[in-house]
Amino acid sequence: MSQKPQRYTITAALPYTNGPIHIGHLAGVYVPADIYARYLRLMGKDVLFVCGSDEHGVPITIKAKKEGITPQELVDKYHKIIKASFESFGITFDNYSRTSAKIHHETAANFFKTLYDKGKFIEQVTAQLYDEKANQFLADRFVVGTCPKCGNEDSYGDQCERCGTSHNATDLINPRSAITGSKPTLRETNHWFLPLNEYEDWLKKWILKDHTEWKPNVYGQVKSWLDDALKPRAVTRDLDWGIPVPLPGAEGKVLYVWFDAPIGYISATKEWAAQHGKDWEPYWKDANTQLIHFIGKDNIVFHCIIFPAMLKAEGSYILPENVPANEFLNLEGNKLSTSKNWAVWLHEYLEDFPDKQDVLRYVLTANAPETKDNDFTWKNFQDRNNSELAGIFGNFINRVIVLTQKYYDGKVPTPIKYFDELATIKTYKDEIGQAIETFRFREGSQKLIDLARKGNQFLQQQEPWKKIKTHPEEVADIMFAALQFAAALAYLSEPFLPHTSTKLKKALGLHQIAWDAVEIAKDYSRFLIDSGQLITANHEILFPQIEDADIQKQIDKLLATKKVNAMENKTVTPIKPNITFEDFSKMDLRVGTIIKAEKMPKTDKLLVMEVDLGLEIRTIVSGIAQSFAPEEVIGKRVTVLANLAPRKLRGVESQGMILLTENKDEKFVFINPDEDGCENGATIA
Ligand code: B3M
Ligand code: ZN
Repeated sequence: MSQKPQRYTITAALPYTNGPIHIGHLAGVYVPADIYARYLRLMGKDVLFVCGSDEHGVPITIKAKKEGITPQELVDKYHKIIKASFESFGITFDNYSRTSAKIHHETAANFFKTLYDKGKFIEQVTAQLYDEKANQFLADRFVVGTCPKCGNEDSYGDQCERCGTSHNATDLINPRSAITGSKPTLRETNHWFLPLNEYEDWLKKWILKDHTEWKPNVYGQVKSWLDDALKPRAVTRDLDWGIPVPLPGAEGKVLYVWFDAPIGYISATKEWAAQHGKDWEPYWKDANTQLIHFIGKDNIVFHCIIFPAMLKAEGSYILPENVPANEFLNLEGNKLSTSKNWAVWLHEYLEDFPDKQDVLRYVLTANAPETKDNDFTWKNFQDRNNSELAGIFGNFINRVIVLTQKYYDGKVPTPIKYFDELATIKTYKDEIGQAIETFRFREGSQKLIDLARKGNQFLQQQEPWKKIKTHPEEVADIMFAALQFAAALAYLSEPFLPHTSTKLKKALGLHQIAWDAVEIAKDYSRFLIDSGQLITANHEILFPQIEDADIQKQIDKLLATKKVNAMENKTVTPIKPNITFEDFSKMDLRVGTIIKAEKMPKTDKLLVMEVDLGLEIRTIVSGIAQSFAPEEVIGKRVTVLANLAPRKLRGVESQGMILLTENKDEKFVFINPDEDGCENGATIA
């Protein structure tokens, strides 16, 4: 009897449909998930890979309001863009669904109803934040305030983006409405809570004891959550966008987006099963199915604690076998940010680099933030393309194809003897597979390049171009072996570089085989590409060089974004119109030292100072009292505009002006000579 293949349900976090997706999403979630799914399919496993658009939640309503359209119009727009990006990058979802789909509304509402009927919720009347001006409750991202854990003043109501803590909106210190900016009041309202505290012991055993193999970044975050005593979590909200709470008398209430979104994985499975005449249940309820969630680090608590508690409460579902969450990818040293437009958007990348999907897949994998945050830079993108993809992988393939054309008219030669090196193909296949199975995708990608490097070294050592005249029979052996390496690369690159793999298989005339068949039999009874096989005559260069100008264009784009952001944040003001040298030389700027300072009576802002300008002592009044106490400024070196016409401030004549700027906390700082050797009165020009 043949054994049934191992079944895998692979999920990738459902992207919020409030904007397009960027490289951070691809690097953290979708590329690794796709590598994993493709590999397991090649291993002959029964794989279901699902995802979909997360279309509920407050960010969607906020964005829709901003764009002046309805939430449904907004999610329709971005669902299309996101789906197209995934397709273009070769992310092989078996189903990319959406949470506004009818099947999802039904599935999520039923899930809620089942837990409700089983008595798994606590119903409670609590005081929630309310915006009197907007006439609505302020859930989640409708409210911002100070994070009780890290002090971030711009934390959202549900989660702090700085420290990652997720909390209740009422936990925020100094909350303010994101709609009207006003200070919210408290109003009573009833909600349903999942008492996470009741799952604490079970979670501790299930994860901390039984899943010590989870990635350290995931395990560590879960542990700190569990060390911190779990509290009941509201699973409903007072909002009008979402899935209505399926209970009588619950009008105006919807399911919390984080309650319905993970159920989206189940709905996507059901939708797929219905479309393909399959049974969805084994993918979620059979103990032999491995459920794997690919997510970013800000989603860990939801996938490792809350969703498992929901599944456990329901009772008939399997639990995730692993949650290989990644850390964050930064862009040129700064955190990726949708609102600050600090990102490389996939649809824009595709416009600028058409047909280079694999290059980005590769660079993001090679730099994947697997264990810590990592940085994407355009320079590194160029380097990796030019040196690794073009210089090693592409170069090897090109040499093999060109030499086979030249010596054998494109026909794979027949060898007399086989090289021992052929055995290494199996080693690479096993090691790359092992890396993928254990979620070490960076390592897998580097081993793939290593295999190409190995092929290059082999040609370099054998020098067929020197032997073709003197020992042609040896060249047949060499080229036969090199062609086996090329075929191995065509097959083993599939999870990482699917577009390249397809091109290469076509060029070499290869048909699809299973991952485990990518090896040369010890008895040389079977090869990856056979003698006599015709390979392509005019193949295209797999990885053209990326020029400096292309990279500069991207860097300029980011610099322009930086400029726009800086202007919006008023950290810089535009440069004023030019002046002449004569204009400049009218100003008499001098170095001085503050020798006396006191507060101007009855004001908050003004300091009255005496400044030693070498030739004379000036009284200067300046509005810096909120940045400095008088005693702090005594002895400070400063720059003074000495010939500014005197003017009276609160009855005191100010005889000049001290030059100042502001630091990022809006505190004044003095402009002063950076050497102590300057005498008071020294002129500045
Ligand atoms: N949409 C959050 C995010 O995009 C959320 C993931 C849902 S997975 C069920 O970060
Ligand atoms: Zn925080």
